[in-house]
Amino acid sequence: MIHPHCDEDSNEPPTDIERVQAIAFSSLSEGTIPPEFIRSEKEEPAITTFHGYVPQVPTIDFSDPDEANLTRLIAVASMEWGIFQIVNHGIPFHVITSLQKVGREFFELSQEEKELYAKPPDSKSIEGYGTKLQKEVEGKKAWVDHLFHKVWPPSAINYHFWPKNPPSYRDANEEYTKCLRGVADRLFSRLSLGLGLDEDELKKSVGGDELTYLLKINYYPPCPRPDLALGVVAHTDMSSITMLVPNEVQGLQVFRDDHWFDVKYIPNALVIHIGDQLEILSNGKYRSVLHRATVNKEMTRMSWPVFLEPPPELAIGPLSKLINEENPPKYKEKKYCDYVYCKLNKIPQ
Ligand SMILES: O=C(O)CCC(=O)C(=O)O
Ligand SMILES: [Fe+2]
Repeated sequence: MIHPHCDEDSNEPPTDIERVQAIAFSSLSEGTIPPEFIRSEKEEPAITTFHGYVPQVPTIDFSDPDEANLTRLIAVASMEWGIFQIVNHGIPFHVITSLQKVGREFFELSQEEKELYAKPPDSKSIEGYGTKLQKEVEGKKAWVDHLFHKVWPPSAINYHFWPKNPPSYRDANEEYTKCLRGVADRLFSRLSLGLGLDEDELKKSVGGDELTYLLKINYYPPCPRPDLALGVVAHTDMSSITMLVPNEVQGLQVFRDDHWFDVKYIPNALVIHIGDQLEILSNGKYRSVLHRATVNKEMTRMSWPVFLEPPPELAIGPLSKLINEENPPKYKEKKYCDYVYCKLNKIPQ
């Protein structure tokens, strides 16, 4: 049976709307941005970014032969920060640079060619090229265009949304996905052990082999007023975990102790976000991290998050092993598709 809420809502504008890349092009010569991109004072990056001593998001060496130590570091980072960077993860440098190269080349194609991959306005899926994901508060817009497509498992892939140009796009994405899956499996086993569960328990709880890898490419064109606009507004990811590589342009920020902090760019590192589903499964032990992205005046920023999502019909709630009288469940059990529907439409969970 098809569940009424299992279709992701299509808030995407029709394809004749202007993409941010085109708006950026005219804004750069004028030195101003359209008012719908100007954030309220509560959000303006120039006012709300913390300057001074900046505590750093933990960096974790994934090649640490002491597995117990690795588990501990990952668990502590997930509890205290909900975000960490991993280095020495084993994904070859050329695999990451190829992913980035083909993604950049796609966004450098003509507008007409990019629109071939536009998310259809009536589409039930999130996949495709677009500019807007969820309902925006007060009609404000984010300074970003994006492309979404699933990369795993094979049964979930719709190659219609994979660019044919550049021709190496598919190979580069497949190679990266293969490497990423190995890192994700290791990460899930560490995260599972870190909660005192069996090694395979957490991955099973998010769908096991049906766990879906959804790639998003964020393209943030240069913005004449990076002090006023945001690339991605403050949010937590809906996923179980998100594994992200950025380009070299600074922009990711996390919210902690009432302040917004820059996440330092580390070449070749993977940024791991704990998403809402892991916060729920762990009954709040692991924290889903509030984050946002700023933009740059001269340079194009890009990022490649992969959201590891449970299958739509899978119900997710606090794991029974983690709840007892002292730790009553803090979250409702809910099908993932219903969770997504509520989140995108700003309906309380
Ligand atoms: O670009 C970034 O670093 C963050 C992007 C992000 O948070 C997202 O797309 O969910
Ligand atoms: Fe995010």
